[in-house]
Amino acid sequence: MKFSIVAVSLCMVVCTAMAQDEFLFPYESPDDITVRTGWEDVALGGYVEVWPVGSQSEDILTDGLNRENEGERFIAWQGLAEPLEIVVDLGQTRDDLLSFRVFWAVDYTGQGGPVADWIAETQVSVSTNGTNYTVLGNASSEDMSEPGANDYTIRHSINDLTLTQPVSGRYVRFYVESPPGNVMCSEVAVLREIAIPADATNIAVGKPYMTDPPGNDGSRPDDGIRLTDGQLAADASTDVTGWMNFTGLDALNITIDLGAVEHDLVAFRSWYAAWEMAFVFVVGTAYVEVSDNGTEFTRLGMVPKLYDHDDDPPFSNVPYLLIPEQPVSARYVRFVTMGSDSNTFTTFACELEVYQGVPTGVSSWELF
Ligand SMILES: [Ca+2]
Ligand SMILES: [Ca+2]
Repeated sequence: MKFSIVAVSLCMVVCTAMAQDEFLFPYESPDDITVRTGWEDVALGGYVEVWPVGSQSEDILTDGLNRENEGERFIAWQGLAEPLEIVVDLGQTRDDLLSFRVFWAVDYTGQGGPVADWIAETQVSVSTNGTNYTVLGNASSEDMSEPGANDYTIRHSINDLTLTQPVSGRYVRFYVESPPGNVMCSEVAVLREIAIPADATNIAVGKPYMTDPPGNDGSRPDDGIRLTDGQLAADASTDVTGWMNFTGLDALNITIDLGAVEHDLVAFRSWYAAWEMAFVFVVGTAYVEVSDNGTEFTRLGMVPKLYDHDDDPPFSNVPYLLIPEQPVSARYVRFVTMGSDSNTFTTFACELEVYQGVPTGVSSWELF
């Protein structure tokens, strides 16, 4: 095990130096509410095969769940002495594949050596038929070969390859020629870029909201407006008026009341904090649900966590953007997250947005 760590570390001295510009994602959030683009994971729910077989079902690699402390949500390989391969079937050939990510785990908490060792690079290939693959390049991560000051828990090492132009493919292969002996993986993501329509406006500004649980341990008390004031918060370590805090969560629901059923809702975005030194972790998977009456909700979809949290800063405001396949109507919009990782951790939220587009192709009388 010692040998593999040294080899990986030496390799990464070179890789880190040359790859600085490539790490804008996933390690930095745009941290800017005027940015309208985001990512959609088209691998969600995709069929997965892995070689060799790991500790549990491959399905968990595309279930959208990738929280650090979800130990039961990792596939583990131990004593690996052969290449490791993960193939995802997107179900159809797409022409908008832009970013490829593998959520490996790094766990140096074991006494006898790494429980899960760092993987510096993962080769990414695509194919339209599952037989002939085109290599796109290597997904890579920051250097996590040594435990750092922030290593309180299992951490994600996100190998990321983001292209400058989208490519076509149905099958995506993630391949590690010489993996370390002990490896863990929680998720693979294949991302396309999405954008809030230019003509859409955020109609959540100024609207009342309710949180469940009430949250707030006193350090960042809610004032009833901070989550819909149209503003992101400042640095989580110093800003006590921009954030609302929630402590010891299993799940967090925040529901906005738009005041009346609104039509042509085209985008939903929520912003949470990352501030690991204070145990404020990026929330896990987020969901958006809508309702006309406030009691029966329809889930529109899920947004996996796409950012890591180990740097403190660079980012504070972490976005979760969902664009439904079709515009929807609703009075109540509920943002659901799985909260933070354990009852000693905390989650901060600062803004929720509901974008209404211009009606298209539906005359007003058809809406009633
Ligand atoms: Ca997963
Ligand atoms: Ca705000």
